Amino acid sequence: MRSADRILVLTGAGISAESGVPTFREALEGYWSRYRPEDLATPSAFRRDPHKVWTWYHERREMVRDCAPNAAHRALARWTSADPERRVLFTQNVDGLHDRALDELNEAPHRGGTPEAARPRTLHGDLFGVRCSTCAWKTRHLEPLDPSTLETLPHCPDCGALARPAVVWFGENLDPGILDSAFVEAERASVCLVVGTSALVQPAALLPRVVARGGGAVIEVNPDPTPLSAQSAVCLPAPAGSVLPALLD
Ligand code: BV8
Ligand code: ZN
Repeated sequence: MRSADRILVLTGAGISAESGVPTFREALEGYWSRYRPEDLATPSAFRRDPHKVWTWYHERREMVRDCAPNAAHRALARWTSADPERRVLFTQNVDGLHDRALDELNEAPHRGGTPEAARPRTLHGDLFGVRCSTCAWKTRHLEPLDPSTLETLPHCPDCGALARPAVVWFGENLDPGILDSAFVEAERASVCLVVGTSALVQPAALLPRVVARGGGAVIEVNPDPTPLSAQSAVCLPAPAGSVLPALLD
């Protein structure tokens, strides 16, 4: 990593596990076992039952609100901020904890806020984002929602249509600009640091493979093996909260 000219970092739900945010794999076994992400995070689930989908997102927003960035988010914030041009972070997470770690770091009086270039690129959107299901209206909505009735669900102030979470659902395309920039970075990176992802969801899981195909080295931080482990130059089978500060600081 010290000799790498450009490093792409890809994170997944596992980096937020030590902040208390259940991962999706755990969800299937545990927390959201009554809600299966693949069944709820889809346009058809929202069309069929917007109330149930918004209730799930409301619960996740309220849970994430009480969580804080952990040592892994903070180590990554320090490390990417030190060289934002050559250390680019893409996350599959929608919990916003990378941004909060950066804001905590850069809100320190002498630092004057997080420069746009140092912000993580979110591949799958923002849990606190709300957008219109038909027109282009979109906003960041931090206050608690009231999903108790269809009327109290968020609606578009411009066209009156029901609003939806500003996240990318299964079967939906990612933002083409962000996806293009991710592949450009993957083509140029000589190291891909992959943290806390089961590497099952596409197209995000392709990024480390593009780096490996270009001759770059993949470093995986994950207590469990994944489909990516065989292609990784190094696997660090330990929690991100202890590995990243040791690796990056
Ligand atoms: C697309 C936002 C083109 C929403 C998410 C069949 C039919 C239809 C589609 C498909 C299909 N087959 C494949 C597809 C494509 C599909 C896909 O990949 N499906 C998978 C399930 C096979 N992808 C899509 O649909 C994407 N769009 O392809 O568009 C298209 C168009 C039409 C039709 C087809 C294709 C959109 C994908 C984005 C979906 N949105 N999130 C929301 O969050 O509500 S995905 C969501 O799940 C997350 O964002 C994340 O990406 C994913 C969960 O993955 P992980 O982050 O890896 O989390 P996970 O729990 O799985 O793993 C955690 C890991 O951490 C574990 O390995 C664990 O060991 C580790 N860990 C635990 N603790 C720690 C730790 N690691 C370190 N430290 C610790 N302490
Ligand atoms: Zn609208």
